[in-house]
Amino acid sequence: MSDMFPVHGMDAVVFAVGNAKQAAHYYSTAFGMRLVAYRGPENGSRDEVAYVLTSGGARFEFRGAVRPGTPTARHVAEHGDGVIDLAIEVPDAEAAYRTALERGATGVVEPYLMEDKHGKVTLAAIATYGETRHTLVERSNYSGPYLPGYVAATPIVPPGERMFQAIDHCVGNVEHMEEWVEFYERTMGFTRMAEFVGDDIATEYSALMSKVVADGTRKVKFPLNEPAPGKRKSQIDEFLEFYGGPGVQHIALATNDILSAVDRMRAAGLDFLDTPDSYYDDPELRARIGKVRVPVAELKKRRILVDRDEDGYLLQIFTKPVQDRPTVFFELIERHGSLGFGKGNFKALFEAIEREQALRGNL
Ligand code: TYF
Ligand code: FE
Repeated sequence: MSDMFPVHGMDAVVFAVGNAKQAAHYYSTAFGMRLVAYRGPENGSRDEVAYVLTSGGARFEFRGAVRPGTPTARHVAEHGDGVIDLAIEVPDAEAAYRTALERGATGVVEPYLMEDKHGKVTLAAIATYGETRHTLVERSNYSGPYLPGYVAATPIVPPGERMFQAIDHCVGNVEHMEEWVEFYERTMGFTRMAEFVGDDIATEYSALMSKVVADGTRKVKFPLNEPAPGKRKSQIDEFLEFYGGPGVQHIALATNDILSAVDRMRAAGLDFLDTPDSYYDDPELRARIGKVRVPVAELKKRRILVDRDEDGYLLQIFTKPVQDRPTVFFELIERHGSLGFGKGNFKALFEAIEREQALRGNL
């Protein structure tokens, strides 16, 4: 199969936040990320600042407004802290942009070239759900700390051992899932992965439907959720209400050692969803997951979830929302062969999310 829209992987997740300086500190201390680049009034960006942090191959950018009325200020006023851009690295940004537009995508930024002493970058952007966009980044001829216009920055705290090394998947909450699944199929040549939450499961307990699209090499994976009518208000409806429309719900971070990552993040003050003892004591779960790399007691102690399929197993855990609004959260995922998303955990996970929703008075 010829790939009409080749991608190298995720380039960056870009957040618009109310205070980028403090966000950079939080992601340095609680997520163990390393500040690598900066842009602001001191180097020609009069209206906005941006802090760029990395952890292995994962890159986050936090943008904040220096004065009223900037695009970031308006986005934050409307949506609170959130993700404005799931930037994708591509071998040819111009070609990717043209292909997507020919197939019905909406252009947001026409392809343009930027240069500095480190080389050349071509950028373009297309619109996706809500106010989110995909910047297409061609950086094969660039060796700077991030992009032209940014200067190298030194870590905020002495970097310790890395807690995660890549972005595993980025999840969107939308009103009409199938419309967006078709959007990624049509405009970017993505294909559906096997894992999904159908209306059968939805009506029983999840109150959401979910499908996953991925590029041909599965380096970029985008699950898409929509609310389903249930007994109570869907967690997806809660997001849509508080975010003010469709947007990025969670970012999953691939880790090699979820036990130590969770311990260190908890010690730094991050809150994770709780899982009842009954989850770990269930003989059916024990039989299904078989042997994993640590005793189940170690998972139970930390409330880490485990799932197994034909290809292997995975360990995962979810943070509570990381800003004032009950919107964006993170997942840590340690894969051992499994290419799934933790289907076997959906029931326990959604029950945990609904307990939080009830505490907020939104169920
Ligand atoms: O990305 C996934 O599909 C899993 C499960 O609201 C999930 O992490 C799905 C929907 C949701 C929270 C987690
Ligand atoms: Fe996930």
